[in-house]
Amino acid sequence: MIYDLEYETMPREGLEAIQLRRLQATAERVYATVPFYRKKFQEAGVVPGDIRSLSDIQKLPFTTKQDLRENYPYGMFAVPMDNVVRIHASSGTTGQPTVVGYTARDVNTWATLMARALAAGGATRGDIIHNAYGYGLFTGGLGVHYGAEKMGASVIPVSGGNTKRQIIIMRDFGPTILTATPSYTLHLAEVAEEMGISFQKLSLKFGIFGAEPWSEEMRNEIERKLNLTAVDIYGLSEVLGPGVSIECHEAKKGLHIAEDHFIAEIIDPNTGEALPYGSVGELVFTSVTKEAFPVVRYRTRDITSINPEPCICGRTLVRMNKVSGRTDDMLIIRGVNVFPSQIESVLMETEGVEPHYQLVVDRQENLDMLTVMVEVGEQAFSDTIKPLQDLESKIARNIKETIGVTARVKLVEPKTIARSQGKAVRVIDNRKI
Ligand code: DLL
Repeated sequence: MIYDLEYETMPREGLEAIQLRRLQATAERVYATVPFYRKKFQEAGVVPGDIRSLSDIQKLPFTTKQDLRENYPYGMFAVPMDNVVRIHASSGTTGQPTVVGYTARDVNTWATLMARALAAGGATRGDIIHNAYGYGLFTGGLGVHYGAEKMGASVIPVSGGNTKRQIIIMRDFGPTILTATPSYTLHLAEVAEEMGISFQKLSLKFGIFGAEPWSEEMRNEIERKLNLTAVDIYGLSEVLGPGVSIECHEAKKGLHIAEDHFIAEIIDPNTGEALPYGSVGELVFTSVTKEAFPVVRYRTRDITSINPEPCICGRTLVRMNKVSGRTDDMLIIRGVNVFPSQIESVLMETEGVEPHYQLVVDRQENLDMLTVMVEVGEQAFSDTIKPLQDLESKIARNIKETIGVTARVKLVEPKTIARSQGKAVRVIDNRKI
């Protein structure tokens, strides 16, 4: 179902006219209300009136995570605090959290975009949504919650954690949609199995998973284990929260960007140069309707490409491909660029390996050493050593062949790698210390 037929299927020409008008208004407003932007614009020698076409967006300066940090906590807000009704923050594994704000209108826009997203992911008014994204400063829980209510579905606000209780709720309350991070979803599957509850017998039809990178192979694994159709949802606090883009369940091939609210660009992360459709690079967003916390050319650090091809679902909104990683997650192992998702793909294609892994990077005598820790099933550990050694060498060989990096593979016993309640920690890089 398409929730917002007018905007989601608008002919490109009309959509681009709306984008330009909204972009011009946003440039005017941030220039007038946020000292940071005024200064940045002046340094770049640009004034809002210079935006005459959509490509003029390239004249505007970028905004980075560092800029947000320097204006912590409220320096980037474009409205007085008495117009702000909600505050969220992204945890940020390093340094200060990023604080974002919403006016009442922003909260409403977000709810509408999330209703759109949930509908694209297969939800309808009649559905019961088990929402296992964390409620709190993280945008996942409340983002889904407001969208579900807006569309008229029933939402179970279960949040993350207390996994056994979640399984009982899933068995008894009959949810038809699951929303959670992919890594927590796998944990749910595992705990259900321990409790002797089969997902094959539950009523789930769709899962709307995101907030962290996950590979196609991980999707297959989740769909098989949970007996549902899994779609990818993307977003980030700085731009909105979840709902910036969503896969349609019809195609499951790329995430439609809510372009009437966000203008997306792909840039070369090294030079900042804008790249054409199809090129892989860093995703950059400009919000064009947000009031409290507008962002101009915000560098997400997420790596993807944009596909403008029409989609079978009828939406005219361009699609971004699955995010393959972040510029700051990319590991450089002896000069080779490696994204955790590439390793994940290799692991998931290997029989006998469980979808729980962690990458550890050390530096020994000036050489980078990548260790891939991955769990194997109960069965494998009761066997003799030889098959385990063979499996380790097989994985190491596949990693070498497909990614070109030498890794030490360490098979570990079931349930030894820490389970996430939200976003999984995939990389431990000891080199930074
Ligand atoms: O993770 C918002 C969200 C909540 C999205 C629930 C989807 C579902 P932050 O905590 O600010 O916001 O983290 C944003 O998470 O820049 C990406 O690096 C990563 N991320 C989010 N969704 C995806 C996804 C929420 N589908 C950061 N695939 C982003 C890959 C994702 N990475």
